[in-house]
Amino acid sequence: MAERTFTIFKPDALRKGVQGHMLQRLLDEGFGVRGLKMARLSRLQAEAFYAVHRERPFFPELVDFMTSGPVIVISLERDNAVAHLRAVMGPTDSAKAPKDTIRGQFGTDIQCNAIHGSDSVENGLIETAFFFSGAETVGDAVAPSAAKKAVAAAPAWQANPLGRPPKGR
Ligand code: 3AN
Repeated sequence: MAERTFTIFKPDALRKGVQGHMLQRLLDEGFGVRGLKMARLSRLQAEAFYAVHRERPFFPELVDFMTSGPVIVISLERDNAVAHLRAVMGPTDSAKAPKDTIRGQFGTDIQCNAIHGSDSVENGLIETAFFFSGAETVGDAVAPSAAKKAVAAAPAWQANPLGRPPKGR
């Protein structure tokens, strides 16, 4: 069944100039592009996007890295999109990723790992809504009501990058 997921080509990939190769790999894997644009994350946006990692020791460096240059954000569609993208990306640490995965081919290490992919359909909807307005994506594989529900269930500041996290979160 057609499913949506969301990906980010990270600053290291754009610095290396491999974004075209990465997009071609996704097309070759049968993904359809339903939305695509370049963005430059503010610190507030990067902190909100990676909020689940805010207590981890690498969080400040992760925010530095994700704000270090432009990224490309893409809404993707394919059968089994979430699991297939994760498989094609490879494991988080590029140095340990098989050479036939995107991270194995284009990443450098555990931080500079070229690509982000949503870890669930629900997070894919939330992350897509974080970057794209409704008019910036095409197709109707995702019922607007499902997208709305997922975003409504997310913490307000996660669905609204300009909102500040409530104290203690
Ligand atoms: P994945 O992107 O494979 O789902 P997550 O969600 O565990 O991995 O981590 C999010 C991002 O945080 C990673 N893509 C990577 O850039 C960074 N990261 C994760 N673990 C580490 C670590 N131990 N040291 C530095 N950066 C890390």
